[in-house]
Amino acid sequence: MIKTVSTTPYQDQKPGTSGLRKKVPVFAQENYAENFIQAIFDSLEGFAGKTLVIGGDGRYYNREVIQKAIKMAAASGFGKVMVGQGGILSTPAASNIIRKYHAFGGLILSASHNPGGPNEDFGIKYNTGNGGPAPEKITDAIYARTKVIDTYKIVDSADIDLDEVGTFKISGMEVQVIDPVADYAELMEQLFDFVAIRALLASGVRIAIDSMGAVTGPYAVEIFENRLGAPEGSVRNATPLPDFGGHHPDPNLVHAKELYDDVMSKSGPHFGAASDGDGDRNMVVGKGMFVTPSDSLAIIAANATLAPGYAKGIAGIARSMPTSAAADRVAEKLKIGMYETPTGWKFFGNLLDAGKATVCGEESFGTGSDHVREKDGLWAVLFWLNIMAARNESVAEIVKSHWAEYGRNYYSRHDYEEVDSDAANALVAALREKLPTLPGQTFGALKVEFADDFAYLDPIDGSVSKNQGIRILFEGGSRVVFRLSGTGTSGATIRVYVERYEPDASRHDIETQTALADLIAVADEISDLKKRSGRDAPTVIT
Ligand code: VG1
Ligand code: CO
Repeated sequence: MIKTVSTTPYQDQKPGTSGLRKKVPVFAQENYAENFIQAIFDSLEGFAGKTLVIGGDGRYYNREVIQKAIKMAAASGFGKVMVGQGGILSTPAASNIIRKYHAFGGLILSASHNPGGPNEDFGIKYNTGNGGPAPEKITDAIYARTKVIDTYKIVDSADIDLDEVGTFKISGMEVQVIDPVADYAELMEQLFDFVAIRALLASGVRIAIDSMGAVTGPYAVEIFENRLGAPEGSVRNATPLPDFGGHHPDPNLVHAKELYDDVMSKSGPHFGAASDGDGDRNMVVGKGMFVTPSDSLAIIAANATLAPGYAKGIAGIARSMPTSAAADRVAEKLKIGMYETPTGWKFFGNLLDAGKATVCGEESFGTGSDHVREKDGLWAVLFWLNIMAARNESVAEIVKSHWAEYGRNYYSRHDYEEVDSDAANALVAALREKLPTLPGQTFGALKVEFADDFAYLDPIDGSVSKNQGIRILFEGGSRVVFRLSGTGTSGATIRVYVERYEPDASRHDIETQTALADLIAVADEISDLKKRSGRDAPTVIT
């Protein structure tokens, strides 16, 4: 039986960089999740009888919202829901399922790299039929709808058993509970040389994959241990838990420090990788070498033809604006297109669909390609292992020879988390005001060449996205970028991105923060960051 329930709108349901993210107690308010899901359905057209994919990263509140979403999809006229067993689908796996089974779209329930638990974060994101995050045109419509919504529809029925693979019926709609791993693992086997990687691992190269108590555990066990023959236990923290076992599932040098230290130790594994909550981010480390995400994109692009799925070459590379220009040098050499987009994977969708870009990346530990329409953590890890196997070289050797050939882009991001929102907005406003006066000014040895508030004109659909980050470029290719996070759930997070290009191979071994010290000081001077944020130092440095 379909019930129509009256509701009152919430005014704070504006999707951010990657869907709506809030603390669980906010989501648990009466009708909060229902309002947002109905607003999504109300913003779509033509889905009657079609398929909706639903899955999440297993965090706290995942199952509850999945039950609601299934019943609401049935009430709104979807013909079928495909849902991952246990409510589990990594973000890239969900993207693959949507594409492979020609679904109308999907709901991905995740707050990605943010902690999970009764007082931590939750999120809902809508992906379109191409498997990618909804573009701004749709998220704007969803937001507008949330502000006026007064009813939602839901089927009054018992919960679906999410733990059993099989097909069920709910008020005339089919619900198929699927194995969350199989299709994804199969896709990876098509793209990479599993025989060569298997031989690499059998030759004594030891790997450690840290799933951080989040969604990639079952995927990583199946791929690395079962299919590639890595010894049992190579995947750590492999069971997805509602609170991620207390981990902060953000694969970076701060939150994946244990893995990093282990790989750097004498007796530790040769190669380490970690994933985030929903499996779209990756961190790659080799003995003696941490790979920055920006370098990872450049190196994957430069070596792409070593993987069977990319043997024909890549059409182009896309990176988010704050990501370093390391990939630009590869694109130049390969004579292929290079695209600079705003932060957030949704901006890559059109370029991938149009065949303009094949690989994409963000400095925030995100890399991916046209195989799905999300960034893909395990994909990147497999790409690295494939390159290592094909070149018969270690991570450090691959990175160093890349720098020797292209030069090194020293790069770091400084995050100031949970800063007072007004102070953060004032900082950005003041910077914006200063922009016209900056070109030509010198700060020590640095002379400003160009400064703007980044705007993006999508070359495919002509849409324009403004105010995507303040960038200050100096002569010689150095730059600092400021932007406010669109994924945080309390206060504001100021991100400062710092980059310096060093062509001289004899200067490629400087410690990153030292190599960037002058730029970091200038960033503070120009923005008055310390004073305005009330902080002496960043919360997180990556
Ligand atoms: C952050 C990253 C961005 C990434 C986004 C979603 O956004 O900077 O590069 O696409 O998270 O990643 P922001 O607005 O906080 O800077 V995930 O792994 O949350 O889906
Ligand atoms: Co993520």
